[in-house]
Amino acid sequence: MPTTNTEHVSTIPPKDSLGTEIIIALMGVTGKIQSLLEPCIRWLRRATGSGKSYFVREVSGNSEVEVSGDLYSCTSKVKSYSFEYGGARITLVDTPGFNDTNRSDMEVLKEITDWTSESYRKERLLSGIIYLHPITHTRLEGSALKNLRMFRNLCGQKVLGNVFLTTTQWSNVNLREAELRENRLRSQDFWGGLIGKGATLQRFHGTRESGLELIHKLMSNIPKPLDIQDQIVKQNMTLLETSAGKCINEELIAQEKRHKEEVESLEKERQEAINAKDDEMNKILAEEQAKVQKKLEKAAAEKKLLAELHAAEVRKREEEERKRQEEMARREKSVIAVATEDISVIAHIHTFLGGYLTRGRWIFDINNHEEFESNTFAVEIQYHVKILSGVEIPVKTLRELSGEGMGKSNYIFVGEVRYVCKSRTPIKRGGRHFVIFRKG
Ligand SMILES: Nc1nc2c(ncn2[C@@H]2O[C@H](COP(=O)(O)OP(=O)(O)OP(=O)(O)O)[C@@H](O)[C@H]2O)c(=O)[nH]1
Ligand SMILES: [Mg+2]
Repeated sequence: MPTTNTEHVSTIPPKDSLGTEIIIALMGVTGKIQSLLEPCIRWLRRATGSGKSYFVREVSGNSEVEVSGDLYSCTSKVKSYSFEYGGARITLVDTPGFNDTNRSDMEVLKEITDWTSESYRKERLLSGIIYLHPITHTRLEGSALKNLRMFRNLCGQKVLGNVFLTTTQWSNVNLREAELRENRLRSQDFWGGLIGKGATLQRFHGTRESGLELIHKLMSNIPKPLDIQDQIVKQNMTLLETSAGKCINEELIAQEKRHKEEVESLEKERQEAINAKDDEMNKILAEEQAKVQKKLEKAAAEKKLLAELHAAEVRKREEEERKRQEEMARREKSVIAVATEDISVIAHIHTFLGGYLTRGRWIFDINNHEEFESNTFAVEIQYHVKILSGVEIPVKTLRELSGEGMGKSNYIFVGEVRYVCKSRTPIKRGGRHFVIFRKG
């Protein structure tokens, strides 16, 4: 059952969320400018967004959040707004929706993908996704279906336990009627599939308290990556290769085919009108044909752009792969040098196995002194100690270790590859001493 938001709202966040950042994304149906005349005729303007920005503004209390209707601007960029909620930092992420009038689906997908992949790279995962749908919508078609389709493809299935399918704008409709619509949304055709796989039906009543109630429920979730994040960052896919990109491309192909057929059919009708010397009908059909032709060109141009973006991304990926291979080949022949001075005091050894963190640098040519000035990277020198368990031996520095048994018992792992310290004696470069680890 969806929440009624009438119970007392706890303002105490779950204990384990204290001091942490909880990131929640708002997604869903977007606003739409109804006609070209509309920007000029204020009273004709009808804000049709689901209330993503409204939710963010009400709940975060940040008056800078732009809600459609104020300046009649729909959200076009992903933006996040943070606020404190009982010791935790809540970040609400406002996103643009998919809509065929204002911006192309590809632009919107790119915007969402850029933000989500960047945050995934920074290990900032979403604890929840609130998918909004206005209960005022009488029909479940067009924009509502497209947004839902894109949402499914962006999220995937693993994350659905963290998804709230939330209806908004309850104050704008008759309750009985709204409840009937809510039941329709719950049907298999619309939200049923998502609910069956873990998503939850909720209501947002337009107040901060109602929004906080939803947030409170999401706070103890384990943050998970969306499919789009996994596909872009982990699987290194191009936008077109992702489920969401494929979905847009398939839609563009279908659109292009449909419009082409329409243009052809209109042309046939127009020829008939010309033969019948029906100028009036010829004019009407020509105007209609020009409109469909424009839509056809728009779909074709968008499809082309997506293909070009894909080609550019493939080139970039190939270039990165080539560099990676080169780097690997270079490493194959390289050794790791660790400056003895980089090792400070090491704790007592309690066990047979141990390790300590320091910095190493890749050296391709051991006789090239300049290479010893190159950038360092974190390494862990691991070692075997031939002592009885429980006996404490104070070890201080690598310099001392090299005296006391630095050698084949000390090694570094880089991925699966083991680098061993084959010589006890450090070498001197630029006034510093380095211990060399070689593959083996
Ligand atoms: N009364 C009421 N009005 C709402 C609610 N949610 C949204 N609205 C109104 O609905 C309109 C659209 O809201 P937005 O928050 O801009 O919608 P959006 O989903 O961000 O739309 P886009 O940015 O175009 O994708 C605005 O006029 C809001 O004031 C709600 O829960 N209650
Ligand atoms: Mg908005």
